Amino acid sequence: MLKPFSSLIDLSTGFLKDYDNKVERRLSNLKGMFSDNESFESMLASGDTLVYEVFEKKVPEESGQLAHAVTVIYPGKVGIEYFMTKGHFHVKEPTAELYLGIKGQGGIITQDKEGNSQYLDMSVGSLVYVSPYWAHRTVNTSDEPFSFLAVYPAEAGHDYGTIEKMGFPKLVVEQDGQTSLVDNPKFIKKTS
Ligand code: PAN
Ligand code: ZN
Repeated sequence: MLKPFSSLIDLSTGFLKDYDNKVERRLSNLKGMFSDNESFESMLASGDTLVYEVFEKKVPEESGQLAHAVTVIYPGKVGIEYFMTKGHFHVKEPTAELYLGIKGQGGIITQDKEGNSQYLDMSVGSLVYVSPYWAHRTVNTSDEPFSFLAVYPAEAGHDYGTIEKMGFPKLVVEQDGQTSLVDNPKFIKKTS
């Protein structure tokens, strides 16, 4: 049986100090996810930039356990679209998730299976409740790393394939120095 344990988020840097596992996502891992392919390819040609990292604590993937991880999204854009996570639905769809902004500025774009979408700004202390059934992707809208804590049922699982196929209904972009949401021309709405 898992004993109670603690870990430490350094609030001055936004990093989880004593993580068990780190996932690195580079540009090449996000191929096809940004809207502007030309900018993506030319950026990738000059280096496989680190886009985000996920620092995880290990807990058994079973009912009753709470998985938790700190994500750090680095500042940057592909074309006008901010650096972002891949985004996913949970495999066990009726599972919610709680996000807490730790450092920096960003936002979360969500969608349900009907293609409804909602964007929420995030800054230090923002507490976001991602309702069951809603896919979620976070973006860094600032010029410093954006860090947040995520807590979710350990058995939730991550379905990346659906998002790889359909995308999100909206893109989070910088236009005239402002963060804006624009329609994603490549979004594929689920028909069944
Ligand atoms: C988060 C995400 C994390 C990375 O912990 O997994 O921010 O995003 P992707 O998983 O979309 O690459 C979470 O939502 N867990 O369920
Ligand atoms: Zn999730």
